[in-house]
Amino acid sequence: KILVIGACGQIGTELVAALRYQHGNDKVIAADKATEADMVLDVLEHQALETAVKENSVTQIYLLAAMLSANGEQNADGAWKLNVQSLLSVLKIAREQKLDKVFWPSSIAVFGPGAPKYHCPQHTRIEPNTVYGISKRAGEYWCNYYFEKHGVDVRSIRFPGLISYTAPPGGGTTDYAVDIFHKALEKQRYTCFLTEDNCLPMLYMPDAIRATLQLMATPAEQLTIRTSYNIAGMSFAPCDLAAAIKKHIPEFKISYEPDYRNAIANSWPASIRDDQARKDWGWEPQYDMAGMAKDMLEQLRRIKKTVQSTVI
Ligand code: VAH
Repeated sequence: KILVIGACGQIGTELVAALRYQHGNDKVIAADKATEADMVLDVLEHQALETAVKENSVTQIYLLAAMLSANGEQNADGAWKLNVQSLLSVLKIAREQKLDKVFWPSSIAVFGPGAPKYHCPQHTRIEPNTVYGISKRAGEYWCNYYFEKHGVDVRSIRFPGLISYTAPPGGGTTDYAVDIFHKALEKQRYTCFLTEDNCLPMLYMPDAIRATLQLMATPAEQLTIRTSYNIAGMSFAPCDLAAAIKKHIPEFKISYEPDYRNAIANSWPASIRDDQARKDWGWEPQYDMAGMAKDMLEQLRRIKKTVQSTVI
């Protein structure tokens, strides 16, 4: 069985659906602290997690539970605990129960001001200066350690900002790129918490899910990175995304009120190089900003229509 922890989150919601499509409904357990999950599970309860793994003959774990960058800056202890202790718990269980594979998402947030701003490579100065980035970099070292020392087949991807229309992100710095679509449809206007030129690496969720499944299906001997793989989809600033939305909603207006999240975004690279992922496991993005914007608006309009037609 495959256990997805954080199944109700932005990545988890879509990953559960994809894994069920790939392996069959009864092979995937969707666990989350949220009560709407199939299995209500607090990943910080080590004993409960170990019991769940044993009782359900779990052979793979996808650990997606995390506190993102914006919330992490407001709650350092909580972010460190959730992001790192959960991983240590899963890696310990993976070793003891001899799980086949583990997936754990890292982030381009591991790069700090010392890394190249453009085309940031896989190997460079990695000095995160946000709680979230520090926790993700520490987690990457633990993944590599458990692979080298205990042979745990744990795999990881440094996701850019993820954009999706199903579950909203919570507490991230790149959340503006999701919220802007909802506001564009509702009010034809959006106030952005980043400056108009703040360019960030982004990825459309269908690409992120495909990358995860592709990495996890690759034979272990082909993988040369056991910290976490850079992958790139697109890079854009709020003004670029606003222009793309205006093509579909001409009356759309954007204004800018930068807050503390702007400094977080400034510390990250604007674009990423992903040669190693392309070489080792054939990574290739399918969505650019125009394609993503078109699909986001189409999907959100479809969902809105469905909801309106069902609301009695
Ligand atoms: C965040 N969405 O904003 C996450 C992501 C690169 C950003 O890690 O914190």
